[in-house]
Amino acid sequence: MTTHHDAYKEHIATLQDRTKEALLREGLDGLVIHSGQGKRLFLDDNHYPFKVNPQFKAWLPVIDNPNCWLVVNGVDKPKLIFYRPVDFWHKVPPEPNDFWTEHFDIVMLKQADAVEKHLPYDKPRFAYIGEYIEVAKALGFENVNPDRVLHYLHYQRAYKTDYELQCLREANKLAVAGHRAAADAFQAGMSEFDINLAYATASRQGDNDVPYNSIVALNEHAAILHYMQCDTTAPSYNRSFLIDAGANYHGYAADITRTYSRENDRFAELIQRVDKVTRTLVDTLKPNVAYTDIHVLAHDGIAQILHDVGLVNLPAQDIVEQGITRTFFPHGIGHHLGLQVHDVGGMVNDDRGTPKPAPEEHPFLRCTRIVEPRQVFTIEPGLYFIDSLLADLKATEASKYINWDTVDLYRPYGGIRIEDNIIVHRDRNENMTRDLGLN
Ligand SMILES: [Mn+2]
Repeated sequence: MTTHHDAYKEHIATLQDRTKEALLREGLDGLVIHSGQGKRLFLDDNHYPFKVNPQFKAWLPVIDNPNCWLVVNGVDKPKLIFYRPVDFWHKVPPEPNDFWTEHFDIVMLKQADAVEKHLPYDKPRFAYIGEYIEVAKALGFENVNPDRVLHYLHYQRAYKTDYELQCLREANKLAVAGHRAAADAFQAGMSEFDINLAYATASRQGDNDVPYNSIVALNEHAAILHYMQCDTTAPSYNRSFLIDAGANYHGYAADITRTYSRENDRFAELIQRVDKVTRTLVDTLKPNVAYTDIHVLAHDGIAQILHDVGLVNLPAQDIVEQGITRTFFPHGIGHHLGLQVHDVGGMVNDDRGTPKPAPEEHPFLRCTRIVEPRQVFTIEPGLYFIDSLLADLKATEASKYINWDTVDLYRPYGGIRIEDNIIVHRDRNENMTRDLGLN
């Protein structure tokens, strides 16, 4: 990508239109969006890593600067209050001079607590959008994170602008570079810790840059859905490797998972089968399809595998009906992807925020919307051997259909997840992850 300029200009125009409509609904004159502030550790003078307000980074790729503010009304050029202290302890951000700066009226702020003189005078006509409610109250804002505004903005955020799609593609590029290096590190027999470092080096993303804690799991650890440790010593033998790791570009996230087997064995074959389910489900993702239906289809796909490899002695349809697939695939099929890795607006029916909850039998589904163009999703089926869930299954009537000896053969490998990042276009899908050659 040579330039963001035109796409970014349109992106700002889109955000202006959305802001105008949100303000109309709430009967307000404008929004004051706070980037956030440093959070100190208890009884300490160090800060937690700064994580910017997503409503702030929606406007501009400044993700590392607390105490900044945006004043927007959907009509006038947005005002950016840019924090630039005199500070010899920390790196001070340079004066903004980038592709995005011409779209803002920028004022510099030297002291965080001196912001008031740059904020609108008529506080009751503005809403504060941000995390620090005490700060908002102290500054005189009565309307804080109004529901109607946030519902509207969150719903619309599912439709990505061209600029956002560019950023998501770039994030995928960074993550794929990391995944390739991590796969090599696994084949070389490295520890989780060293694989994670290989990922960081190749993706140019440290632990505080990636959009979520990377899951770097060898052997049985692959059965722990959100495994976030990282053993510093390598196991005596690396049988299997599950890596769920993303990257950040201008505040937009990639979220990719791959699973590997060291040998060309029965687990490698199982990976192939789950991979096929991922690719098949990606093909079903298209405008007017209910995302929930894709989740249901995933259970059919996993059931077929459980039948075909002899883990369960039942036809696929019965495996689903008996609820057995939920033991092996206990999470949702995916989610919106964007400024947040599990992007907002997935569980609503409309732009007023009317809830559209997950079906009772699939409580962990993170998106229930109808698929539309410009939406970006992950598709991430999995098949795991989780001791606690298997023990639960063993205690049920359905236990008699399970080949427990076969289950035990797979347990040491942990589990499988294959996750791609997909842009839905009107006439085709763009699988950002596969397009980069990561298989
Ligand atoms: Mn995901």
